[in-house]
Amino acid sequence: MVYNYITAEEAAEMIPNGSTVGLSGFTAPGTPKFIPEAIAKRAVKEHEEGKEYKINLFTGASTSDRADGNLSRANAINMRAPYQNVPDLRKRINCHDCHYFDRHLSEMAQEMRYGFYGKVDFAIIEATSISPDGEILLGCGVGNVPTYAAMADKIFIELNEVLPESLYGMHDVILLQDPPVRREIPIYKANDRIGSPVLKIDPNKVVGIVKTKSYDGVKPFSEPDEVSKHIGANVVRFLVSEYVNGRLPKEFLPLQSGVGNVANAVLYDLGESKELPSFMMYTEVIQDAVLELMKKGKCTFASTCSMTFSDHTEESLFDDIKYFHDKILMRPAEISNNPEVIRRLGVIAMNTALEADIFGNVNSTHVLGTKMMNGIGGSGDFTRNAYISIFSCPSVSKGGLISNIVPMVAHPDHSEHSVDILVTDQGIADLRHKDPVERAYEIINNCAHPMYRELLLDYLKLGKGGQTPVTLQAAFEFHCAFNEHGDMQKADFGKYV
Ligand code: 0RQ
Repeated sequence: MVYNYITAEEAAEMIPNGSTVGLSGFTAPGTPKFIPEAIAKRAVKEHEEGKEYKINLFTGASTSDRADGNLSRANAINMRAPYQNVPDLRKRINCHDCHYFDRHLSEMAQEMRYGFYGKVDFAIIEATSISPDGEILLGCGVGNVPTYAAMADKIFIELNEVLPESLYGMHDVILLQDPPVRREIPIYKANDRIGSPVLKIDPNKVVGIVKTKSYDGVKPFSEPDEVSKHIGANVVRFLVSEYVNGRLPKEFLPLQSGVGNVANAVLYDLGESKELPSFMMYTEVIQDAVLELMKKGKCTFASTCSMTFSDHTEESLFDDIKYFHDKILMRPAEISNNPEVIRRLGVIAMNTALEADIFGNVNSTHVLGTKMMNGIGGSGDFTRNAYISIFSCPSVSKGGLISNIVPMVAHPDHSEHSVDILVTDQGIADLRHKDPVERAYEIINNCAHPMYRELLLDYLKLGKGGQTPVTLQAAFEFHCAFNEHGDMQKADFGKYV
């Protein structure tokens, strides 16, 4: 096959209004950078000429400002799934300029194949290389590209020159069969390989290749602040206690860790812990801290969907790739986040909450119950199937005006039935083997900020019985107080007595 080399602008010209587009990648790595920017420019031009122009955009997870940011500023996204984290897109979603379906990441690819979202017109794939017969060496993130490439009528490739051929062997690409013929996923250890090092596509679908040269643009994390450090230390304290008390096997278990400063602080503390053995990760994203843990021998292997490293770390990985080559495997999201595998391996899940309630329900997505923040991401995939599921968050936000421990979450993402451990900067609440009232005291006493404890106890005392003593008319008093007075401390439960 002889491929056609084109510019990003020429590619954008071939993508008409109303197209459904699937992007490779997961977070910024592996996500195409130049064609999405060109589509955004085209959208601006079309809108200036009074024409409609929007696409339906499906990805692996979040992308980057270059993709989601530019496209949302151009108001060029009609439908979007399964996850995002860009402020400009958030704004479009929250005013319904963009229809957003917040989906469990492990389910997106299969739902696409089941036909729930219609057909895929175009797949845009970032590649390290492509062979004449359509074998693609992917970049630093996989996402749902096997499904999008298989379903798309036409494919564009962004051939990124900064990606080295030595990435060969670090991907494990597979396209699952669907029910009723789906088989088990034969991963019995985090480092079992089940697929191919390359993505195989039909070369006749490739309508153009755009040559590019760009790192992923992931910003390095700032030093964890005091609150993150306390949370990190508490998570590690909990894990050590489980380990020394024999509730975790002596070989330890694979870890999943979310993204952000708290996750970074947890990983840092794990690296420093003398009590815990070395471990593997079975997770969807690895950040800079994981490479440090690998250098120290503390993390021996990571199964992931993406290497979300800052540019500097990405460069140093490429320079020293031999050392890391057999320690990292990048897989499609439906494998990295697969419930069957997570349950079998006994993954310890560590995710972040926006708020949790006194009975153990968690809100990960909706600020004050209405405004979409990012999305559920992979947190549900891991939480529901974990050996132990840990959620963490600061006890308060906005300088104390918001308590992240509330009487009732304003939007439930993870229910009390799936949340085992809650950790804040204040301490650890172990919710296992506790009834709802016991859980409430455990959370109020150990996790709530002292300035909110009395108020939460006042709410609990309103309860008139039942297994879970919820007082319906007062359950959102914290949120209402914030909406009315800008301060949850103004909550007044006296009026419900
Ligand atoms: O606001 O940015 O204006 O300061 O929300 O809060 O504490 O910095 O939280 O960045 O760790 O993100 C749950 C959103 C936490 C994230 C969430 C305000 C707060 C601040 C951010 P500012 P923090 P983080 C792995 C698994 C779902 C997906 C997931 C997330 C801003 O972790 O998206 O887990 N999780 N995926 O002030 C109002 C509250 C608030 C609040 C915090 N209760 N009410 N505002 N804030 N709590 C990753 C992937 O799936 C790829």
